[in-house]
This record gives sequence, structure tokens and C-alpha cells, in this order.
Amino acid sequence: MKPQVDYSLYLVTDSTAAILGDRNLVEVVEQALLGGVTVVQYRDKSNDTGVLISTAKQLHKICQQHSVPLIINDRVDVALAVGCEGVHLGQDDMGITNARQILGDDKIIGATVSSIDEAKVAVEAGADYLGIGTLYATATKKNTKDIIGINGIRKILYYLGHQAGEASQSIKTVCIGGINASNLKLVHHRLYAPSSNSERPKTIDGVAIVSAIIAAKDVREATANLKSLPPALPPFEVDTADAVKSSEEEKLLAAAIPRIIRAVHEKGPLSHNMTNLVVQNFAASVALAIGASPIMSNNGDEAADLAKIGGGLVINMGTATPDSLANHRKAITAYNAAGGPIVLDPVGAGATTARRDALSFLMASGYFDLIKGNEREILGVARASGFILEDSSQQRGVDSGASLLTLAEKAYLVSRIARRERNVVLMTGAVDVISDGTTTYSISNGHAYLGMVTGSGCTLGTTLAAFMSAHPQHKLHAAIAGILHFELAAEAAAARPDVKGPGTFVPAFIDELYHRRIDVVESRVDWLDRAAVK
Ligand code: 3NM
Ligand code: MG
Repeated sequence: MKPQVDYSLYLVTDSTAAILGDRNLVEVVEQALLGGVTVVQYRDKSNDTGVLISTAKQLHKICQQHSVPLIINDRVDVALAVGCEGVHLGQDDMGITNARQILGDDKIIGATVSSIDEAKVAVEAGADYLGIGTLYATATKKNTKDIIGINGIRKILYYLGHQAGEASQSIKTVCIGGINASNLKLVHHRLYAPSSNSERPKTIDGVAIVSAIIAAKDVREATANLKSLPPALPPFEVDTADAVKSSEEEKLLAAAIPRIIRAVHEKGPLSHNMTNLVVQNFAASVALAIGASPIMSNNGDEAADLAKIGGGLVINMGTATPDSLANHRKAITAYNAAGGPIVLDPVGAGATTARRDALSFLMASGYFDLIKGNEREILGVARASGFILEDSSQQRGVDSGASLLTLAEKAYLVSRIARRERNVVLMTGAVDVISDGTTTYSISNGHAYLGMVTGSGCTLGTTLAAFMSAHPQHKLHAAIAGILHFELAAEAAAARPDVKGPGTFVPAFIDELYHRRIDVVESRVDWLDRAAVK
């Protein structure tokens, strides 16, 4: 009889030096079993058949001790030789129908699918489960065909959920590609629970993971941690329809802000900027002034090393090209794997088709801790996140243009996107609106000169990456502290008698960022009384 399978934490193995290193695969898998994986797929693209069979036999033995099924990637012959529970077939492997004839009805057959068409074929051929991917960019599999993001997975789940017939209803699903401890909450939130009555995709049964388990230093602990992650942790725990905040929360925020500014000063976090040519110099100066350590590097190949240092990353789409996007994707993968915060600045997101596509590409690449943009850009983000919006007028240039939304509408929009993406969303403007999906604030600080100098918005992104990196415990509070530090410095700079306009404003602004930070560190002023936060 076919075994009942719990697909919730599906381990796919890898025997390469880059992921397994010089450790013994069987020992590593045993640790993962002790940590709680529920299915194991032996995937080995390099060893000879004799090694595959002997390794698979050892794996099968330890899997049986834990009552966990063992699936073999690609090799129906190896599965037969070992007598394990099934096979997993990619699009280029043996067809499902042939494999079924060879293996019989009692074995599990899984199939990799990246599109509705492929899902349809696999369902009709009698697959037991689908591995849907690639979810996020991953260094583990070089030849992934399509990075489809959360929305791509949802489309396939939606198709399956709405197909009549026993096969589509009963088929199991897991998603794969770039899943790790830092984005699993998002995956759970977006795929495990239907978000409303009008859109009801099939609920996914599990996640398939390679490197976040196999490459972990402590495999058992990493597995146990992945198992313990859902349901989502604070500050994302509340799932009420309206974003609310208590006076207690406001007090906590006020007390946190000076501490966060001091934390940036004391930790000097790396602020890694992948930003456009126009603002590099200004952004680096702002990073230094707030106490962060700037690095302006657009080379995706060095992102993995930088991510390990433990700072924050800014992805600024200002001068996006196919080349820069490929670099961005590498960096997103690296920072998501290391757990460091990423700020996405989707400059001009709605302005052209290329920029819309670039935003979808980036949002499919991984998880962003904060997305900031002006009103038009955030409307573009909403679309890329899968919200259906009435088509508003085409954006002109990267400046924001006239506002289309009321403050209440802005608050609604940012909180809905933040809840869907499990992150923080900031809509900048004369009044900034920021939300983590649970709590929403508006901030009425800043000065008009900020809008008259090139790249001030980008340098706010730089600031936020540093603040979130210095205070990872509470992303929303960290971001608000960064915004206030930035905007109150702008107000003070503009008020100086020697500042005559946007030109003289810039150096005064950098001075103010620096002096106000030192004032906070030395507890000299309580400038928060000028903050207009609601
Ligand atoms: N298959 P990690 S992605 C084996 O998209 C595999 O079909 C994929 O590795 C697909 O968890 C992938 O380390 C690798 O990102 C996933
Ligand atoms: Mg294959």
C-alpha cells in the first residue's frame, strides 16, 4: 500500500562540496531526521550508480528507523534496487507514466513543475505530489528553468484548487527554491492559508529545502528551528483586519528610538548599497554620518561575503538593467540566506514596462524586510505583490506626481501589502506612512529641500538598511527611528541661517545627521519632541 506521507518539511539532499562539504551524507541526513524532516529525497547528480545504490541503502535504513519515506531523484533503477518508497522526476527525466508502469501503484511519484501546463500534465499522468518551483533564486541548482516567486506558486495552487476532479484535489504539493529560516514565515503566510474568499488557492502541504538544512553548521538544530518557525512570530503575529496601535505601543516606540540611534552608532553596521550611479557618493556620506559603514558594491559575486559580515543591503532599482538585475538577484539570495535585512527601493516602479518587469523579477527573487517608495512606486509594489488594482494613470519620470490617495487609503494600502509580504512597507511623501501589517504610523517630519536634491530618497534607504541591521528585534521601530533621525536632521539643517536653498542644504544635512547622532549618544538633547508621529 502507498504510504501516507507528511510533506511538511521535505529534505532534498546534495552531495556537492559547496553544500555538503567534506561531511558524510548519511550522518548529515540522520541529524536532519533527528531535527524532524518528514520526507527525504536523495538527489545526487555526480556519483556513479554503485555509489548511488549503496548510499541510498544506508539512507533508507535510517529513514525507516524514523518512519520517514525515502524518495530517489531521477533514478527509477536506483529506487527499484533499494526498494525505497518512490522517485522524484524532473521535466527532463523519465515520464511519469513509464515510471508508474515500472514501479507500480504503491510507490510515490513526485514531479517538478514550474507552470500550470506542467502541473496539468503531471496530475493527469498520476503523480502523487508536485514539487513546485523555483520559488526564489538559489545557488543550489544552477539550471533552474524559471524563478516564479510566491505569485507563480500561487497561480499553480489556484489552478489546482479550482480544477474539478479527484486527481487535482488530492494531489499533494511542496514548493522549492531558496527557502530558509528567514523567509519561511512569508512562505507559510502566503501559501498555507487562503487569504480571502474570492481567491482560494489550494493550500500547500510543505516546503522542500536543500541548503538551509544540508549546509547548516548544526543540521539538527537548523532543522528543528525550521520546524518551529510557523506560525509567524512577533511582530507579525496579529492578523486582524485593521491595523491598530495602543498608547502602550507608542510609548514603546518613543523609548526605543534613542536606543536604536545609539545602536547604529555603537555597532557601526555595514550598509551595503547596490544603488544607481547618481547617488553613490551622497549615500555613502549619509551612511558615515549616521554611524554606519557604507560599501557601494554592485557586484553580485561579492554579496555572499558581504552578507556574512552581517549588515543590511539596499537594492535600488534606479538604473536597473538586465545585468544589474542579475547582480541584485545574487545579492538577495545571499542576504536572505544570511538573514540580514534587505531594503528594496523600487525607483520609478510604475514608469515603464521594463521597470514593472524588473520589480516583479526582484520580488520573485527573495524576501525584502522593507520596501520603500513614493505613492506610484508603492502602487507598483501592490501590483507585483498580486493585488488587483484599478489601472491608474501612467507614471511619468521617477518623481511621484500628484497624489491619488487619501491618507486613510495610503494607510490601508501599506498595511495590506505589509501583511501579505510579512514585512514593513513605507510610502514616502509629505506625510510618510509606514506599516508592518499590524501597526501603522504616519510621520509628518522632513523638509521640502529633501525633494529638491538628487537621491535623498535613496539615502533614506541606506539609512533604513543600517537601522534595521542594528536593531533586528523590531523592524518597524528600527525603520521609524531611521526616518525620524533623517527627517529631523533635515528640518534642523533647513532652519540654519547659513542654509539658503537645496545646494547649501546638503552639507548642513550631513552635519546635522552627524551632530544629532552624537547628541543622542551623549544624551544631550531630547529632540523627539519635534517628531510628528501618529
Ligand atoms: N529543484 P535550496 S530548486 C533541487 O526549482 C532543486 O525545481 C529546484 O535548493 C526546482 O533549498 C532546487 O538550497 C534547489 O535553495 C533548492
Ligand atoms: Mg531530475
